[in-house]
Amino acid sequence: MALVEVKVPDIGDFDEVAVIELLVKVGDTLKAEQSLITVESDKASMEIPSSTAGVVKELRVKLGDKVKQGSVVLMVEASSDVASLASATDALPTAALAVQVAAATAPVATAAATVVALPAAIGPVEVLIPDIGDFKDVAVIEIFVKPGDAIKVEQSLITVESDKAAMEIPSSAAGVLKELKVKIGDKVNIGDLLAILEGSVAAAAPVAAMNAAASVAASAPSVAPAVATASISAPAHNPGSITLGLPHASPSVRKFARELGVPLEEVKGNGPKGRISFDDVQAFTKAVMAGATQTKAQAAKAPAGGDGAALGLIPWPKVDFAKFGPIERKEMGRIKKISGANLLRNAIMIPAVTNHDDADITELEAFRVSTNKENEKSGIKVTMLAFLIKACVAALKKYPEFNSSLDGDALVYKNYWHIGFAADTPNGLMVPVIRDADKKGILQISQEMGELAKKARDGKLSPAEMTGATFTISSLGGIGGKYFTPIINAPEVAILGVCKSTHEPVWDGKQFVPRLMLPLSLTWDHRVIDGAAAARFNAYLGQILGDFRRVLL
Ligand code: CAO
Repeated sequence: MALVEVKVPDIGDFDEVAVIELLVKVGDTLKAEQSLITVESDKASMEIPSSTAGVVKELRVKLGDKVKQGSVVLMVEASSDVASLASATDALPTAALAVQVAAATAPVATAAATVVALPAAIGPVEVLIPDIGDFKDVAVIEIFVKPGDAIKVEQSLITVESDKAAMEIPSSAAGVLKELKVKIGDKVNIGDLLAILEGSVAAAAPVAAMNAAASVAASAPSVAPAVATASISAPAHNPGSITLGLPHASPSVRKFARELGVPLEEVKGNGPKGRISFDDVQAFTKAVMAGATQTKAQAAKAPAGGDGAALGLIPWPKVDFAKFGPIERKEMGRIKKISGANLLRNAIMIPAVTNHDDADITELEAFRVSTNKENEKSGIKVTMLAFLIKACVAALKKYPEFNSSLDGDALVYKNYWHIGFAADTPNGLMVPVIRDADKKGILQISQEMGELAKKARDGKLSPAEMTGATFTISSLGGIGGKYFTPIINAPEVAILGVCKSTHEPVWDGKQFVPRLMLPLSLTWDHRVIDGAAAARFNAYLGQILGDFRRVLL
């Protein structure tokens, strides 16, 4: 086993390029030509492959280092058969060294952008794909210009990409772009017609070329045949070119993103200068899969409230209702839209269970009716809901987890008892809150409820009157029904649904007697509350409503 230095091969016009990615680590077993690091210049990024197979013993570069031809990348313990090859190739890159970049020292041979229609100072000028080294059939992955654009000499027109390198192809001439002869996905080769410019101050004399013609050679590096009379000098860096909507990522990251269908331009790069790494693409993919974020395409497709795509559901049915009869379309009001989005989230995100039970309110209702008779002159109508609020406060005190909220892995127990109640209004469902219900009597609660319900119907509730609830009651008792499954008002963990009380025959141990029974439906968050606790809560509530003196115990 021999220890072999793996060096940066001839990377052509690049003087010093930054190491932007380390693709291997100490201990890795390498195959020959496996990519080791990614380097990047202003216009191109490329992966530097290994000249030998073996085991990585030492990394000689780190992120941010500047390297050039001959810089040692790493030390490899190579197997004897490849070691000799590697040392033989040390001085001159060969097939195994893989990356061969058109050298500035051979300007004619490495002519880049080629002006064929010379020497017209004004008139159509053809811009050809320059010598891009040993690349064949490289894909056009970005187009920076469109017909009508005024093009400067050396302005980047497109980006092409191979497996190992991405590079921008600059214009060899100035003028107005008349026609672009390539589109995204096209495969191009040296000499292909790229664009036609008009009114060009054409490059009669040798002008710009690519500063990055990275070639991944499968055979010994060949000097590309001259295709133009122009010799080349590297264009000045145009910092704007890299930001023309081009996400900052290496070719392998681009390929990875394409394979996953990830729109790279939407990925936030966390590397130096916003560079997008494998980790960034993976994190983006995870976030989309978890529904934490949406791609722009998903967001554009999703109607308000979402179409379930993030959950992997089939699309919402699209029906032309007018085909079956006359229709009228009305936009939903603001409150309905807001409450709808909240209800959807709460219904989907909370593992909710509903327990149904009955409370015997025969005596309580008689008390309520007589109280109202006695208080007729006060103008305050005592409601069943006021008793329910008071009874719920007692149950919440006995079972405090019902008065809590989830905060990550912790439960926040609230030592205040603010009770929300659902109010049906012409604009939609609203939930005013009776604050400190534990400190208030039935009369005060009834009065406040009446005022808040009126404000809700008149659309005059302030945000403060609708926030801070620790538990909610939704009463349909004035309307009808038997039981229902209310949706928890997050971040609360339970809600009580109440329906219309009716007289029912109840067995008293000797006979059936008519009793006024109130149907209760308690929905609870199973992450916080167990079924047994929910049954106990309902049973306790029933006991209190059956005999309110228990509140005092
Ligand atoms: N059983 C039998 N009768 C009941 C009852 C019950 N559980 N609850 C109320 N009633 C009676 C009342 O006694 C009253 O009768 P009288 O007029 O003879 O006195 C009548 O029904 C109307 O009551 P109310 O609805 O006006 O008053 P309330 O205090 O019960 O409710 C309020 C107030 C704001 C909650 C109610 O008006 C309301 O908006 N309810 C709808 C809530 C809702 O939409 N929930 C669903 C949310 S989920 O989509």
